[in-house]
This record gives sequence, C-alpha cells and structure tokens, in this order.
Amino acid sequence: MTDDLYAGWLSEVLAGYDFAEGDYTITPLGNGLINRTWLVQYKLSSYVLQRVNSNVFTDPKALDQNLSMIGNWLAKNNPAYKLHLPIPNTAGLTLVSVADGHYRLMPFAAGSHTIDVVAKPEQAYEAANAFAGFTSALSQFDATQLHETIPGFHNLSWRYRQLTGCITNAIAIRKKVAADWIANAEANADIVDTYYKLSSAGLLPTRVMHHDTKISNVLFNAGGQQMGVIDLDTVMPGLFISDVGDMMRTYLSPVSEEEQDFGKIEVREDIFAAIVAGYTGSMGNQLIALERGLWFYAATFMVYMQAIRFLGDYLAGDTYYGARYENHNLVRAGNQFTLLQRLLEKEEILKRHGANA
Ligand code: GN1
Ligand code: MG
Repeated sequence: MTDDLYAGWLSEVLAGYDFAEGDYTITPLGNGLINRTWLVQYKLSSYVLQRVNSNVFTDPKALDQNLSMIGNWLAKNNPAYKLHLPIPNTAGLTLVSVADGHYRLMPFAAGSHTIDVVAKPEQAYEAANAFAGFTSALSQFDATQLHETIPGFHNLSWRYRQLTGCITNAIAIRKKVAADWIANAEANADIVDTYYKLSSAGLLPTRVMHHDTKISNVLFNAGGQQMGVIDLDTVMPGLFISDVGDMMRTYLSPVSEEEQDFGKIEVREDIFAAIVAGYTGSMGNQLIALERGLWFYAATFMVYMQAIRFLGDYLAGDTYYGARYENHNLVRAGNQFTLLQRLLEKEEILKRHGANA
C-alpha cells in the first residue's frame, strides 16, 4: 500500500472525493525533493495525489488560486490547451485540507509516461516545445495577477544574499569543509551582476513561467511526443531565463545533480541545440531580441543558482533539501559548480548554437 505514516490522511482526503476505501490502491510516485506524491488507482481511472509541502509553500491557498485563475482563463480563452489541474472534491475544493496538511488530486493522463534522464536530443526538443507551449498558451493572460508562490524563488540577487547569510551563520566546521565551493561561488558572482542588470533594467517581459522544467515534469506518449507539462506549483510570473535555464541545467549533462563522480559531468552540445530549437518552435515569434541573446546566459544563471542553493542549504544544516548521506548537499553543490565549469569551457561554441536560433 503506502507509507503508513500518511495512509490515514490519504483515505480522509479521498473520502472527500467519494472514493470508498477498498475501491482504490495507492502507490508512491516520483522522486521530487519537496512534495510527496502518490498514484491512486480507483476503479478504471488513475489519479495523482499530492501533499503540498507547506514549509516550502507557506501559502498553499495562493498556489491553489494561481491554478484556478489559469484554469478559468484557459477554459474561456484557449480551451484547446490541456493542463492537468487539480479536481474539485464533492465540496468543490481543489485544495483539500486535513489536520496533517494540504492535498490535491489530479487526473493521471491516460497513455502518458515520464522519463528521468534525457537520452537523446529529440526528448530535449519535445520538452522545450512543451514548456514553451505552456508559456505561449498563456501569453495573453496577465502573468502579474499570479501570486509568487515562493517569494524571490528565482531572484538571483536574493539567492546570493541568502547564501551570504548562510555563510555568516554557518557552524565553523561546515564553513571550513565548504571553503573551496564558497570561493567558487564568489569567483563566479559576475553571473549575479548580470542578473541584477537584466532584472533592474526591466526590459525582459514578465511571462507565465513554470520554474521547474526538469524532464520528469513532461508527459510523453508512446511515440515519444510531448503531451504537456505537470508539477505546476512553481508556476509564477517570471523570466525566460528560468525555464530555458533549468532545462539546460537538467538536460545537458548525461548525469544528474545527484552524481558524485564529477568526472562524468559533461555538456552535450546537441542537447543544447535541441532545447533552443524546441523552445523556438513554440515561442519563436514571441521572443524578443534580448531574450534570444540569452540562451547561454540562461544556462549559467540556473546552474549557478542551484549550486548556491545547495551550498547554502549545506551551510544551514540541510534544512531545505534534506540529506541522505553526510555532506550530501555539498556534493550536490560541487556537482553544479562542476557543471558550471563545463558550460563556461564551451561558451563560444554554445553561443554559436544560440545565435543560429
Ligand atoms: C526542488 O521538489 P522538486 O525536485 O520538484 C526545487 C527546485 C530545484 C530542485 C532540485 C520548490 O524541486 O527549485 O531545482 O528541487 N523546488 C523547490 O532538484 O524548491
Ligand atoms: Mg517541483
């Protein structure tokens, strides 16, 4: 069945959908770091049940409101675009609160599957097409109406200040063990300066961005074509560099942020080109010249941000991401700083791929 810890809460939530106990099975799903997710099979249908991590999403109602604003707008203005939004329970609620926390139930898209690693450029192309398709479907929706579900989430100036605070407050031993990576963060802080200039100039359009574009958040059909995007909690107003950059961060290397052997980290140029082509495929006519000049920067921006988030969490005692082994978040940070290095080594050639878009 499922983690016993949650079993009682899950059946309470499902009772609100009139799912009778005994008529469904529950199995854990996915490997996200933040929310807990289960697959529910009820009679002949499948659903995704998720518990919102309210340490991270401190205002779950804001998250729920964002999705209903988007859902209502799409139903009226762009019904052909399909999103897998939470289903109302018998009381009409799409966010179900029980004593343990807040839950949502989403339909599981029939015939879909997800993948964990980008094995070939076609997959990167399809994913980029899916995320650009999402932003494009909502291009006439006023993104500034959306709540920032995590304030400052992709604000690199703020993330850098957060790191500085973590360095100041860290216990001596952790600060010492992390010294090389702290130096690395400081040595690459020009990425923060560029972000500051870009964001304060106010020339980049505010768009509806997904903010978590890892490949496991894309649905694929049996033929390998994308069927849309999932995991919508971090959908917020944002900048082009977030979604494009997070795809680069998570697709370019054949190994993930969890890899401990940094020698395996590399940047695959054909994947970079496929992300650019896939994104342009759905958003090409909407991107402004400034955005089209930022493909490479987007990659460095997101890799650097993730590196300092892991580093900051290590210094703060692993309170955000958790750690499954000693120094886990330091290893994750080192992995991302290594990926940044591999990217910077290929700056010229990658910029050429971007210029061809
Ligand atoms: C978190 O929970 P998950 O794995 O979808 C994080 C992302 C990070 C990612 C790194 C709300 O996403 O920003 O990129 O871990 N989400 C939040 O694996 O912090
Ligand atoms: Mg997520």
